[in-house]
Amino acid sequence: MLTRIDHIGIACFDLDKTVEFYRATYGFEVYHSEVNEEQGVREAMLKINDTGDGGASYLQLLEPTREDSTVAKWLAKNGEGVHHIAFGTADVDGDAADIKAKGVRVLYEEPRIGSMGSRITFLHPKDCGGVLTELVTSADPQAGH
Ligand code: V0V
Ligand code: CO
Repeated sequence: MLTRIDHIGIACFDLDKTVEFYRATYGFEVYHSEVNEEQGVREAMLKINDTGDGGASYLQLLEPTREDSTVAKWLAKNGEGVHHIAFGTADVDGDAADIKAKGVRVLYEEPRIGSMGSRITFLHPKDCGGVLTELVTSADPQAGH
């Protein structure tokens, strides 16, 4: 069961500059940052609020680390902006299987590693009304993600 907005992914050319925009404009601080080599991104998670299921909702700011990454490709075509949305679930495997059975393409055979040790998968944007959609199960729900 999908129980929250886990994050909204925003693609940018310059992560430090974008982090500073969100800090100066809204007062949001970086909760966590990391590089995910497999996904080809450097990212900052800005925690917006805790949620009723023990998790939290974030903005995920994404800067590409290599030219052939999905985010670099998307930025070249679209410029900066909202790249994907992510729903939180306690069971990414089960929810991905249920959604796949409804005819939506799930991009990974098995969930991969996402931010803060979470397990993630993606649904094809062409099957989701043009919205790249991610499903996330936190590594540790008590840690708030
Ligand atoms: C591509 N398309 C999108 C899109 N990316 N539509 C909406 N939102 C997006 N973000 C459209 C694109 O305009 C094309 O439509 C069509 O899909 C095919 O796109 P493409 O440019 O030819 O690119 P592909 O097919 O090589 O790759 C698209 C997919 C790829 C979605 C398959 O981006 C992917 O595997 N994404 C999942 C991984 C990812 O995005 N990782 C970065 C975030 P037209 O022009 O043909 O109509 S990592 C993350 O979130 C982490 C680590 C985390 O949360 O923890
Ligand atoms: Co994401």
